[in-house]
Amino acid sequence: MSFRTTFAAAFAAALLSFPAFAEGITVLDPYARAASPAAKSGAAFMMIRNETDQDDTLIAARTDAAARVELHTHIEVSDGVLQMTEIDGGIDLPAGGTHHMLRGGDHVMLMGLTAPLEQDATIDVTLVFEKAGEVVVTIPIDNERKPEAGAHGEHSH
Ligand SMILES: [Cu+2]
Repeated sequence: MSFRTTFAAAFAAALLSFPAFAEGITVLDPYARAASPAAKSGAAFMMIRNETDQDDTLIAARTDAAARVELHTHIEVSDGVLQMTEIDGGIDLPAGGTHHMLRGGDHVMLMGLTAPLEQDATIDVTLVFEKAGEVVVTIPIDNERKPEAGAHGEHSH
């Protein structure tokens, strides 16, 4: 099996591991990680696919795993310096579109973790969409996951 084939198979398996569906909304390859082993905060990343024929918006998220959950993105505050900021008005999901929440970009911010994010454990996160309503996603903890190619590299989480 070539590297390319192996990678494609692993990627497909990852995509199939934890699918969540609701009225045409599909969440693919979610994972969460702590900012550091002793951190009180962490973040969750995933791909959200809107397979409906109408635009939707991810307006909020919540979980028992954290005291507070916010939808964050990174903005460049000065040359190459990124800072996290809450996304005003939620994350737009155009009809037929896929939104990637990647390290260095958009993420579900978990503030005030109620328990440490242990490698390979899972947390349930409820995503709240304007039109599709609530989708509960079971998200595996993967503190060892490397940033995706194309992301801005390593950040605080
Ligand atoms: Cu954040």
